[in-house]
Amino acid sequence: MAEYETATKVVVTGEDTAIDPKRDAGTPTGYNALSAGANGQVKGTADADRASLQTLLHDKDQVIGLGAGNDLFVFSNSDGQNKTINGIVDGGVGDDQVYFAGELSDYYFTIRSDGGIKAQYILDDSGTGGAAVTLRNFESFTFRGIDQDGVNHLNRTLTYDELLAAIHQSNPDALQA
Ligand SMILES: [Ca+2]
Repeated sequence: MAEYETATKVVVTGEDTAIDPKRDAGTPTGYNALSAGANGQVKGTADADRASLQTLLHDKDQVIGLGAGNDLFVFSNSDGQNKTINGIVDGGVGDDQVYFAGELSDYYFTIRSDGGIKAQYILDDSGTGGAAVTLRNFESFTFRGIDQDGVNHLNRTLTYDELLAAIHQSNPDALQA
């Protein structure tokens, strides 16, 4: 089946979460940090792996399969500025999580025909797109709510189904069977 993108990138609007005075728990730690092998490709292990936008830059194809284990993908605000990042990360089997540094409304979302969700950082008020990654087989999506000026809002975590519903609510045309 050919892969396609919907014509419209969706911004999920709505209220930001409240300011977080004491800061929620940060991005989880204790994962294997992946690096590229001799062939220039990054490959997940059977254990808990961590990949990031930076890891995508180290993979020659910007395509990473995290494989078995409960894995983590991190989408930072700083690397979100990098327009040369446009990759694919597959969580594979397990309970796989994505941690976004920003708020839900800081990204364009596009639903892919294979069920993957493409997230692209919005760089500025003019709507310029930054780093983009298509996320497949992830079970939860946490938005840490850190603004570019450093103000931190409460974390917001959505399941895959909840994120799909939020995208659909913002633009019913985004979901195509
Ligand atoms: Ca996995």
